[in-house]
Amino acid sequence: APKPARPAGGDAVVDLREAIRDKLILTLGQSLETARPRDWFVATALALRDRIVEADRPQAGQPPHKRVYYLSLEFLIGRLMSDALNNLGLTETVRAALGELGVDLDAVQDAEPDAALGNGGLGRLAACFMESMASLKIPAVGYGIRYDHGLFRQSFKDGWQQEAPETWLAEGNPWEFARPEATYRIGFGGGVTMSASGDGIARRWEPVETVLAVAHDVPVVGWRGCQVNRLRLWKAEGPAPIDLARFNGGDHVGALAERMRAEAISRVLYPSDASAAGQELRLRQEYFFTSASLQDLVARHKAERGDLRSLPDHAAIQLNDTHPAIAVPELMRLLTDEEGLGWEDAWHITTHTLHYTNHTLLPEALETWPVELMERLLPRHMQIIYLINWMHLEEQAKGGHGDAAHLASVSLIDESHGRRVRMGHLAFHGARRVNGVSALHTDLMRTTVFSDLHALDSDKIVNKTNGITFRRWLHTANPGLTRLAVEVVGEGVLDKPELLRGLDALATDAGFVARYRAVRRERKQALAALVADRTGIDIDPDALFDVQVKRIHEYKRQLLNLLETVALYQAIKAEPHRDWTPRVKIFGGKAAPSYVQAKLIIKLAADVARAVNDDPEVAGRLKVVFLPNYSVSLAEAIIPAADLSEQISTAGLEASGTGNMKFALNGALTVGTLDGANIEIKDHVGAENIFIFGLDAEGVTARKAMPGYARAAIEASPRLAAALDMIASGRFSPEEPGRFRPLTDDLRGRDPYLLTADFDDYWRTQRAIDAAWRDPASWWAKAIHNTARMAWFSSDRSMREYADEIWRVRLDQ
Ligand code: DL6
Repeated sequence: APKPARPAGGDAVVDLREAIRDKLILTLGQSLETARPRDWFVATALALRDRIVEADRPQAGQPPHKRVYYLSLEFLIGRLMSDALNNLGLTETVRAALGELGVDLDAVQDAEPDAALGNGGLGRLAACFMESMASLKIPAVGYGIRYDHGLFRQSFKDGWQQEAPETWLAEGNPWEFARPEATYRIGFGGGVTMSASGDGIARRWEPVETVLAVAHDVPVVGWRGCQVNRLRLWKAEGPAPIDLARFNGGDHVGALAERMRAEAISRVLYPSDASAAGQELRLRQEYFFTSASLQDLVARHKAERGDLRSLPDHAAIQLNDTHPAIAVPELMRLLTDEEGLGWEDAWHITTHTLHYTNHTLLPEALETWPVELMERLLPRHMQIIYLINWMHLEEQAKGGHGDAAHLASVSLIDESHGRRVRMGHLAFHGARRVNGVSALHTDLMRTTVFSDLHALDSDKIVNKTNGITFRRWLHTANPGLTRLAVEVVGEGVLDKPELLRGLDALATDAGFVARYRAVRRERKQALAALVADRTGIDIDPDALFDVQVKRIHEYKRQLLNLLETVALYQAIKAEPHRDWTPRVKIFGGKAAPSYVQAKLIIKLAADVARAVNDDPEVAGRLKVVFLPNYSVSLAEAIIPAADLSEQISTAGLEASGTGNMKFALNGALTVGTLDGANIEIKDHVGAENIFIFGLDAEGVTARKAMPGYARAAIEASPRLAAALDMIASGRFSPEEPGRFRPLTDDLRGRDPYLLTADFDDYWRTQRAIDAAWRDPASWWAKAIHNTARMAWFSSDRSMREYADEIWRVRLDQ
């Protein structure tokens, strides 16, 4: 194609057009005629990256007074182009620039692979926090692992989940800068030597194995390009590319073994820990990224300030869950063994720099590591942990708390089944502040898992309710609603989400309601097209879209939703001529590859979907869809199209939830339990604008103490009994009638997540929702109240709270 003329004086569209064209031709070596959408994506990303670097330049020079270091094994960032375009204010400029080259921006954005470096809520929260910190101009570095393969790609074979490796790096990552100059040596194994030093003994770890951690930086640009922070992801490399002697000796594969073993560390997100080898790899990942990050920030501090004693004044380190909890002994090791500080100084620095966020109280998710494994892999750290623990328990005994039960409960070592290091206790003890992620969760931390530790220092646990970045979850995911909000309450709403409150007064304004509904309808049509494309199922955009998308886990109770679906199916068939509210049940989410029960729940959804969707008697009233390969970008398409948001976990078990916030902001009504942040959402949107059902956390505890509670609940509920019977009878799995017995037997027996207890109330609430849908004026008023009242759930608010109350970092550095 001929090169379009460049007008004198230049303008932004032309500049970008030329920049993208140059990247495509000169950097990628592609031609305008044959370039694929993927090539256009890379060229556009590279042109944008130049502008991000430019935006960063004024900040280079003086170091900020204090930085935040956010250590997280997961960053579920998804696609980055929409963030960059939106935050640089370049969406329309780039659209026009690409348009002049005959290329469609949407197709280019669709060619970006999701960076799925996380499993779910914890990793997505870290991504929202990174964006908010940049937008609030909080100087921050996120530290994580540059996994070659992020969260697996999910597909279905006969309704069974299949996992395939995800290959986001297959064609490189145009956003990142490799920084081989920032490479650190990470040791494993070996032993500890002792030598006389002054009037004491110096200990030194002599690892037998070394892995290199090589930095790769992804810039994170804040809203209006105000600040560029860095996500520094570590790639594992072997210390030598090849064992040449072995290779020359004819062992061509063995010559690469050491390198492969090292590189396995950053190969895959969350290797299955079902085997001992898998567990060991997980611990290696945790230590690898924690050590590299601490070495990096210690080196930076020394270069900028010299004296490590001032580290707490200039650095706040946040441990995202216990995955980086090894930071406690590692920072102690670096400060004492490597930097020569005394134990007390080092302990003061450590406990005034580290902070820990807890994200779950589920016993099976609280990390503990066998002492034997720690001693083998990290012998010096184990010594340091023993010493920290000894001092901690001595202090208890001196303070008159020396009884065995108390000491066993606060000890960093669990001796009850084998000896294991309690990583939560370790992080708790080494941190200045410990936070939960919703009001209820923080309360439960104080009264359950950490109650004895909390009693020793009652100021340590604080609450920081999660949040979501509105730039992604409103502005870019729902541009129609954003435009409407801007038109009605003004441009300021893009900077101050609290201005959304101005929509409240319009909740019954017919003109506004019509426009709000039109935005939803347009999103629902787009989702219907996507569902048809990915599943072959046609859904009606006028039906109520009832959505449950999240990880598949028993405590999240997708099975409760399926039981209600089956009961509804039976009810429609029993009274086919009633005026049923048309519903589409939409599911999405991945099950951990080794989580048998969760995979069976997915299969049940598929089998129920097949029976329901093929039954002409329920056509037009009920459809069931399971969208494969749920991801951040799929969430961006689903959430703005949802009418009903399912947040139905067993009360007390979902630490917070953040999907619940995204749906409510986009105007879906929540059907939920009094769990996690649902409680705070109810307080903000108003009890009349949310559908709450079921036992609360106290009720759950009380019910679990009643013997035979599941059997009693099923006997009292003919509807529940019938739904269970239908599933257990093989009606949905005629080719294997007993397929779902593990699910139904569990509900009839233990029912640890109390589905049977909550079923009737859930059913009643769903029928109230049907009735509410049939009263559009009231439904849409509720939806608008949700959008109008969700501003508090911005992750900017969360980050301001962390900055003030945990990190003590100024926003105006
Ligand atoms: O805090 C982020 C997110 C919460 O919203 C979810 O409620 C919670 O389940 C999730 N926790 C985890 C725990 N994983 N580990 N370890 O993902 O955190």
